[in-house]
This record gives sequence, structure tokens and C-alpha cells, in this order.
Amino acid sequence: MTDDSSSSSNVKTLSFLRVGKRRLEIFQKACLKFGLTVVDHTTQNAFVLIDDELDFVSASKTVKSSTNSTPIFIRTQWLSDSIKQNRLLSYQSYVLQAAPCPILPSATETSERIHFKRERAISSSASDTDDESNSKKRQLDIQPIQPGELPRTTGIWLCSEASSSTPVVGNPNEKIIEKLREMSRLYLITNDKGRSIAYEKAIEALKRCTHPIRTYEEIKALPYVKQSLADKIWEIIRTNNLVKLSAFQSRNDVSTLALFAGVWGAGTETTKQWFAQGFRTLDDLRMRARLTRMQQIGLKYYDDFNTRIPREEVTRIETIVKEAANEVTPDLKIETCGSYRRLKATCGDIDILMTFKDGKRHVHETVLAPLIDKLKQIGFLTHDLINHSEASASTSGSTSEQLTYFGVCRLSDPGSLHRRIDLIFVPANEWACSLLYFTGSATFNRSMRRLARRLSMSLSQHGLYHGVVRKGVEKINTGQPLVTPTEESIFQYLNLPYRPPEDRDH
Ligand code: DCT
Ligand code: MG
Repeated sequence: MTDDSSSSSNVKTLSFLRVGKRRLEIFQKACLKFGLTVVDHTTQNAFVLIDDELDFVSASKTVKSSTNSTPIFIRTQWLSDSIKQNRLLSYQSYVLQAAPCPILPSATETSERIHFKRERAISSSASDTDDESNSKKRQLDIQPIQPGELPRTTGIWLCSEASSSTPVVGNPNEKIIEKLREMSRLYLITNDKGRSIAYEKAIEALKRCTHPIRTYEEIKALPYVKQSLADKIWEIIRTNNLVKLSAFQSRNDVSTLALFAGVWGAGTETTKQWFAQGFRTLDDLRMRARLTRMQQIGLKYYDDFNTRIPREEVTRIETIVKEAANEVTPDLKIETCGSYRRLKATCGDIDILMTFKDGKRHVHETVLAPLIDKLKQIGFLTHDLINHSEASASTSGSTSEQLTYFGVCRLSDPGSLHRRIDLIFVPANEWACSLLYFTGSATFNRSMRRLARRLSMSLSQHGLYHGVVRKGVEKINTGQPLVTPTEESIFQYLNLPYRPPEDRDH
């Protein structure tokens, strides 16, 4: 039965994003019952049902639309509630808010706004193959209320351990790591995120190993390494080769998908479609593919965007942004996050987070828009990619906004490359959780979120909640927000030893 009086009748076709297998089965049955058609990927005008814990930025960091139309993101809670009430409810109040900023380049580009940041990091999605979620090795069923009340969290949680500071070059298991890294990359490109994550974890274990692995027993003793992966490591040790990797590399589609994955603004669905349409080179795309405005920019600066940025250049870029921001208002707290804050020697892009120092509620028109204008005037920002504001329920219970600007910048020195820059403006009470999130790494974040889940908490860039009640992966009670003035406080609530950013480079 459908609720004809509501606009839910507009939903005819939909797809799912990052919804676990078991829930997906339930939802698919419900769709059948409600007369909805489920498609594999985002089609023109399709509605996309997303995991309830996803917010726009998380989605934008991991998934991209495959079409030029803007999908409407609806929380899966809509279907859950519809199932409970045995009728298809109006989806309106379940739509992920994606109000565009007024400073967007042009109205004709509206359809391109809600596209997504390139999928460089491993998806933060809840993977069925995630050891941490599936592991029965350790049970943590204590309800945390105050920071530091829980016993120390160690063991199978990546986030409980510092990342290895030793470089892979010169590591006694360097050869194995290189091959596993390539496998992880290729699995990501072919959209097998679960396997990609499994390989990343094995790499992390190997990076920490200070002696060369020689026996099968030593492999089995490594944390996070499952049987099939242990066999592959053993094959590399015995033969100095990995048949599966060679087979992967010789596949035409994989090398083409890898090439296309370098186009900023193109996700796995898009790259697959391009391959299916017979495109094999970047010139094919330039001449024959129907590209979004962002993909056109991604293609134009393909080499620039795929060249890592030396740390010193990021420092110079940061200085320019800070100076311009200071002219707009001296009241801002600004921090460059991502790989830069993790002290990496090179960065893929520049992730700059800002908020008001005094914690006053911000109004984006007064800060981000003039800052962007100023940076354009001095010729620093050269192209806009995404400009987006997202409302969220803040820890004080009121509604707050995170503002995200994705663009392209360039230093004025002759020969400077075009660089990808993100400017993210957050409410002061979300600062610590945002700082933690945007510092990453993505793998570290995933581990911390999963630990939070195990502790009946929920962690996102917006806040940390405790007393969360879940049925399966469904949240029945969203819990209560915890006050998180610093990153340290978040570690304390989760009973983790504090890790400085450079130790989170998992
Ligand atoms: N992030 C995440 N999950 C993702 C992608 C990103 O939690 N799937 C978080 C962690 C890092 C932060 O956002 C910034 O993202 P990126 O710029 O993609 O990552 P980075 O660590 O800064 O790496 P790079 O040097 O490639 O920019
Ligand atoms: Mg980055």
C-alpha cells in the first residue's frame, strides 16, 4: 500500500548506497512490495537510499554520481519506517539536506553540484569483510559515560595502535608490501572495497614487522591476515610473484579503469560506463564522452591533480589562505588537515578546516563566500568544483551547518601546477570531531568509528554520541551527544591512548 497523498508517489526507481547485505535484502523485498524498482546504480533522476550514518561530506568522499543529474539522497530510515507502518511514507523529511550555497558559479551548474570528491582513499563504508566488525575475539560491552572510565582498548583495533613510522622503502618485507599495495589499489579501482580494506590491513601489519617474514607460521601470526591473504603472502615469499596480481594487471579493463580513475569527478560507476562505451584513452574521453563540468576540469588537469604536492608547497598555500581569511575576519581558527597534518612529505590535495575561535555561531555568507571571492581576486583559486552547505543536528540540539568548498588553486610562480583544495567551515562545537575526521587517515577513521559502534556509541565528523541503540546496523535510538572540546577527549571516551596525527597514518 502506498501513501498516495504524499510525494512519495514520485519515487519509482531507486538505488542503494553503502547499505549492508542483510539490510539490503530486507529493503529489496520491501521495494517489491511497495512497487519500487531497484537499480544497481544511480540513473537519471533516481533516488539514492543511503546508510543513516552517512552525511553529505562522507558520501562525497567516497561515492560519485554516474550521471549528470543530481540524485536525491534519502536516508534508509524512510524505508525502515515505511516497513514498520506498512505503507510507503513521504520521503521528504528523510532527504539528506544539500542546500547549495549562494556563491555557486552559475545556475546552470546546479545539476553538477552534488557530485563527489574523488575516491582516493578506501571507502569508509561498513564492509562485510571488515575483521574488526566481524571479530568475536574481543567483546567490549561496557557503557561509557565519562572519558577514561573504560579499560584500555588495545588489540585488534587499528586505531588503538600508532601507525608504523618506518618507511616502506627499506622495510624487510618491502617486496610483499608493494605487491599487496598494488592488489589493494586494483581492488579499489574495480570497486571491491572489502578486499581492498583487507589488503590495507595486512600491509599495516607487515609495515610494523621488524624482521623479514620467512615462514607460513610467521604469516599466520600477523594480525588482520586471513587465510586467503596468508596464502597469497606465502606465494609471494616462495615465488617472488603473485599470479593473481599478474592476471589483474594484464586485464585490459583494469588498466583502463585505473587510468580513468585518475579523472577527478569520476567514480567507479562512471569509469565502468566509459569502459563499456568503448573508451580506452583520455583522448577518447576528451573527444567522445559526455562529461560533467567537474570531469572536464579533472581531465584538463589530469597530470597536475595526479602529481603529489610537496609539503612546502602546501605550507605556502596554507599561508595564502590564512592571510586572506584574516583579512575577512581575524576570528578564525584554521588548521590544514589530511595527510599534511599527519606530517606526510607529500599530499594528494589540501584539506583546510576552519571555525570561529570564540565558538560563536557562524553565518557562512560572512566568512566562506568572501574568503573564496578574495582568493579568486588574487588569482589563487582558479576553478570551483563543489560548493555545498550541510545542515546537521548539533550536539547542543540545534541545527548547525558545515560548509564545504572543493576547488582548484595555483601558486603564482611560473610553472606552478593546479592543485585540488578543500575549504571546510564547521561549527565550533563540531571542531574536534571534524578535526579528527579530516585528519584521517580514512583507515584510521574507519577503525575508530567501528570501535565507537562496538561501545554503543556513534562517531562522525559532527559529533560523538553515547547510548546508541542499534538493531543490526539500524539505529533505534540515536543516543546522547557527548561534549568533545578536544581530540584528546574523543580518544578518552573511546578509552584509547591518545595518538598524535602522525601516528594515525594507517
Ligand atoms: N576521509 C575518510 N574517508 C574517506 C576519505 C577521506 O575518512 N573515504 C577523511 C580522512 C582524510 C580526510 O578525509 C581527507 O581526505 P583525503 O584528502 O582524501 O585524504 P588524505 O589522507 O589527506 O590523503 P591525500 O594526501 O591523498 O590527500
Ligand atoms: Mg588530502
